[in-house]
Amino acid sequence: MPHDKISMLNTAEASQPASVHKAIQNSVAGLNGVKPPVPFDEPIFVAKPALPPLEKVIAQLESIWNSRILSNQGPIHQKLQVELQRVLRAENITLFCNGTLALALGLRALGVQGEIITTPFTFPATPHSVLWNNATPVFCDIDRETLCIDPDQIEALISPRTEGILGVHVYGLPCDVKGIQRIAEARGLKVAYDAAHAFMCELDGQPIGSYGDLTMFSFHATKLFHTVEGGCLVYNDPTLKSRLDLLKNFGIRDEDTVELAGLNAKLNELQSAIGLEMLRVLNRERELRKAIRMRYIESLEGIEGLKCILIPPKVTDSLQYMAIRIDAQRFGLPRDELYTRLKSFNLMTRKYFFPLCTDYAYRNPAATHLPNATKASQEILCLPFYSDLGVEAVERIAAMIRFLQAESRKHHYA
Ligand code: T4K
Repeated sequence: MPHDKISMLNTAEASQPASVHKAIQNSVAGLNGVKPPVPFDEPIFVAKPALPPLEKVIAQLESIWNSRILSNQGPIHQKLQVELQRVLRAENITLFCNGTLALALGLRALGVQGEIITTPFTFPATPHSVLWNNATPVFCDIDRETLCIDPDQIEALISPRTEGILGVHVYGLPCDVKGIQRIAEARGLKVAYDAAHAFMCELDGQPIGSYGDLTMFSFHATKLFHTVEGGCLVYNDPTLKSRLDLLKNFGIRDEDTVELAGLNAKLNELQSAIGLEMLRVLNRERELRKAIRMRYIESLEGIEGLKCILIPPKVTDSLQYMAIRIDAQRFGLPRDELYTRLKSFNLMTRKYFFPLCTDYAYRNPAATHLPNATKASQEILCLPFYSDLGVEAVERIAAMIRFLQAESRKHHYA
């Protein structure tokens, strides 16, 4: 069994207040007289990067202009690394130019080849980091509630070629890290985590990056904390440090020695400067997102067939995505139709993650039985989630969803 089951707001429970039933009935009955919600004037996207005050960034740029140190582990990169180590409560940290290369080079540093058991319910970067290591991703189904790789199903996929497990903390919902660790220890496997969505996430008071052999965080522009593009690895074994430093810098040990076939995956000084200033606005950004999260939960309450994906109580919310799940039968519309109809209101939601990794255009090693992941990829929708959105827009979004449900029911019963 996974650790804590994720609690979800099941708005269609029998405990649904009578007033909500009545509101739905009324809205269906009286739809002819109800005007559709007014579309947003401008497209509303799933993410909108937070930015630090421009004058602070300009001051950073001035110091870069004066020093002419633009890259290669310069002073601002070093400062950011120290500050992030503190924020993430990491034993060791290495910065990279993006999360994908961080993960690919992290797997290279661990030396995992052969087969790596991972989840199909993720962004392409996860399996691609495996494939770029000439390893084979073996896809394991997810737990229905945590949406993360299900340890109960990992054992059956272990073969003599298996060398590692790569979990993804989807939307900041932690994997069953203890269950995974038990299997890894018993079978002598390495464990890596993709925590692209889980910046500052903690489980039972422990930083999420303290589990497994290493953990990747993404600092892409769409993330709560970002460096425009960027990422990092955190890990407990300090001996990984020098290998990672080589891997991200062409394998160059010193002027006379190139030790291995590394890549160029360095975070430059301009990106690092944005990161430093983003750290100064992080707490405010988190507070604003908390309010938006709360308002979403309140205003979506009582919609039959719609569940908000909620962070369990023992987990610190990374405040990265606002995901909902649509049960087509009970909601009255399939997720895909809701997605399309919301576009007519200028609301650009995203189907993170559809298609599953097993359904990419190129041939991916097939997995036979992935019912939970398949269902999740057909039902999940990510709503806009960023501080600038404001609570009023959240209420408009909820009204749009309610309207579309009522409209579809009216047609259904007409
Ligand atoms: N593992 C997982 C589980 C991930 O989710 C990701 C990335 C990675 C690994 C890889 O990490 P990185 O290598 O990226 O560090 C976006 C992000 O680009 C991607 O980082 C993220 N996951 C993924 C879930 O979302 P797309 O293809 O949806 O990006 P895009 O351009 O459609 O952006 C989404 C919306 O954000 C746009 O509709 C508008 C808005 N936006 C975007 C950008 C780039 C802005 O307002 N400003 C911007 O600068 O992947």
